Amino acid sequence: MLPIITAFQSSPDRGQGLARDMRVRWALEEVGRPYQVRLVSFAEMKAPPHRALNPFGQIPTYQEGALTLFETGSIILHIAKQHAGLLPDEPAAQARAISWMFAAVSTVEPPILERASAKLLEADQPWTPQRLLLIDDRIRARLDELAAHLGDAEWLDGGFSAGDLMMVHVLLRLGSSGILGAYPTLCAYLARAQDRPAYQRAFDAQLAVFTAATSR
Ligand code: GTB
Repeated sequence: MLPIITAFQSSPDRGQGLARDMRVRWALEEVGRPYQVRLVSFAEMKAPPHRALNPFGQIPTYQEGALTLFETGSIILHIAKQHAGLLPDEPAAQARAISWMFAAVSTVEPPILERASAKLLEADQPWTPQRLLLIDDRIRARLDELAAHLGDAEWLDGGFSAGDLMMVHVLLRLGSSGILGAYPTLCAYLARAQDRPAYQRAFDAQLAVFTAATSR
């Protein structure tokens, strides 16, 4: 039985791969597992049947037989532990890759999400310009640290892993901010990841949802 994931019926990013189902699609493509997608509207996401899958009424969710998961970190870890291709076999290297998954969502992503909230939800507040300056400083502090760690390496710790998948998707949210321009090694890191055939298949699949919806 194929796993079923949920995704936006109408993604606010117009299919640019920024919604989080992209992480799950990409992971499944990396490990070569087919999957089904169930598209949900905003109203459906907040209704009891979807909240039974994700109490926070969000996408993506992941169903595989009797197992239901939410939170992309846990979904990607589940996929990576079940199938070869996203985590090294050697226990210490595997633990380090998992550390990078957590670093992506717990250390690097929070100020990036704060920026998105300030831009989208607080744009008309008088204090938003000042707040954005502070948030951008916090983002740059994390990017300085990440770039220092990455140096000239291809990936965060040895070969490509679920840690890179999560980190790359977190950083891609900064695409339109202009902030990444000052970090050529991070830009090259993102480009390397986006060149991966699995990334491209996942991107094309989620873009096709937007294209189909707009051509109706
Ligand atoms: N921590 C959870 C996870 O990693 O799974 C967060 C899940 C989450 O934020 N889901 C979002 C959602 O369901 C969609 S991806 N939002 C609806 C809601 O909360 O009511 C977040 C997202 C949305 C839009 C863009 N965009 O337009 O660029 C990018 C990312």
